[in-house]
Amino acid sequence: MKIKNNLILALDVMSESEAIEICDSIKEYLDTIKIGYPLALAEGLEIIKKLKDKFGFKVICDFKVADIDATNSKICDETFKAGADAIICHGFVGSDSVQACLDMAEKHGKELFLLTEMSHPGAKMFLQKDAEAIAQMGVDMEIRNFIAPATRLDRLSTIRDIVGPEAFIISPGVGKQGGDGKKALEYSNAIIVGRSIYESENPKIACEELIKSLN
Ligand code: NUP
Repeated sequence: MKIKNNLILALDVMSESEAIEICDSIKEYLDTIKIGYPLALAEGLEIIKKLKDKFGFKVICDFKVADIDATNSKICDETFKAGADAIICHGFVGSDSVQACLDMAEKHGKELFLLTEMSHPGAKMFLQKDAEAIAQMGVDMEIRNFIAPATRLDRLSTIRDIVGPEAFIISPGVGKQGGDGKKALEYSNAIIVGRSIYESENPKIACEELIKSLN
């Protein structure tokens, strides 16, 4: 996956009009956005095609799919049918659940991202102790795309070592969660940034300055 300026916008705004306004102001800098439950629940899955058609963006759906295999298949199928270019799934549910997502991504000719360790403090309670095994499971399953935290560079680096130099890692937690984008890009292929762009008074300038700080 090639991502312009190695930057993905997490578009966690709560209405189509806000989404369009933000996208309009940053469209020259970005070609990939991530939408999650906030926007999809507020506006429905149709928002995926609307944003793709209007701006030509690639859309990653951050639905952190984490169910039994049969249910995961259905969730992924609907998401890809709605136009998503990629979907994010959790790894802690195990290989049968993840394989169902991978099979559906392959059926649609789309991408799957496997979430290893999350970026927030709570990830240290449970998820962190299994994150390396989750990453290794992804490697064993021949998954190419991973998510790992920009908030803990030592963990990001460890996960990079496990998945290898050819894997594609995208990394959330830059800005509001305290992570440094430039440092995260030493181990990841792209960063995911939400609030420090879309909550800024001028998202266009915030985007421009962030990109400058990455180079
Ligand atoms: O570990 C993760 N951390 C994280 O923040 C996995 C994620 N998918 N995210 C998402 O990245 C989160 O749901 C939000 O959409 C985005 C980060 O946004 P912000 O902290 O830059 O506003």
